[in-house]
Amino acid sequence: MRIALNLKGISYRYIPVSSLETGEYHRLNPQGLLPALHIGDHVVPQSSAILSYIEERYPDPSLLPDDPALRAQARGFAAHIASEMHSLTVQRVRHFLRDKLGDSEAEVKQWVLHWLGLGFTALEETLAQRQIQSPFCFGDRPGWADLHLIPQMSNARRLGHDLSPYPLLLSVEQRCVVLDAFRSARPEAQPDFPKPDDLA
Ligand SMILES: N[C@@H](CCC(=O)N[C@@H](CS)C(=O)NCC(=O)O)C(=O)O
Repeated sequence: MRIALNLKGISYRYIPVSSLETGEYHRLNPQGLLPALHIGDHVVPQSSAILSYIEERYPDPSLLPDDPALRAQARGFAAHIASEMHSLTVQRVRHFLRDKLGDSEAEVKQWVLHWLGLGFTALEETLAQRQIQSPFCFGDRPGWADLHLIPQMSNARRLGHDLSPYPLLLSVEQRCVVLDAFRSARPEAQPDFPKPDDLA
């Protein structure tokens, strides 16, 4: 969501959940997950819904290719990341496997690497099969697919997944991470990201 807002040049206020009173975030967003977008009297949960809102409300510059087929492909690429990779490897799933099902750390890692491996392999093949090769996933500038891909690659690295088998994904990442829209959206760049002293 932050990358999308940055790419479109829309200013926003980042409110850390930790700055709210206990229970306040759940009252605003009963799903309880991050992020949520607060617009006037409305709170919108789920990144996919938030991104659709941002794209519809602020169509220029578009995050999607002009061509309807490419547009659908970009959405499909992003949906694969959100549904088939992120949701299966997110912290609450890993903790459930470990704390409720009694899986060892090694088994949890096996689960994570399995789903990430399947996902990234499919994404790499998708980029290889593009009829027109482009510097970003589906065009000459970063958009819908890229803003899903880059955070998922960071997560995967943190979870111990080797990304070297995916040269096309890595080349897109190299082009994105130097851009301010991506740099300033990183969790590490947010005011509530734990400082080294907090982790000690
Ligand atoms: N499908 C949701 C996933 C949201 C999600 O899992 N967010 C994580 C942070 S990246 C979260 O809220 N984790 C807290 C938790 O699992 O309780 C979306 O795309 O917005």
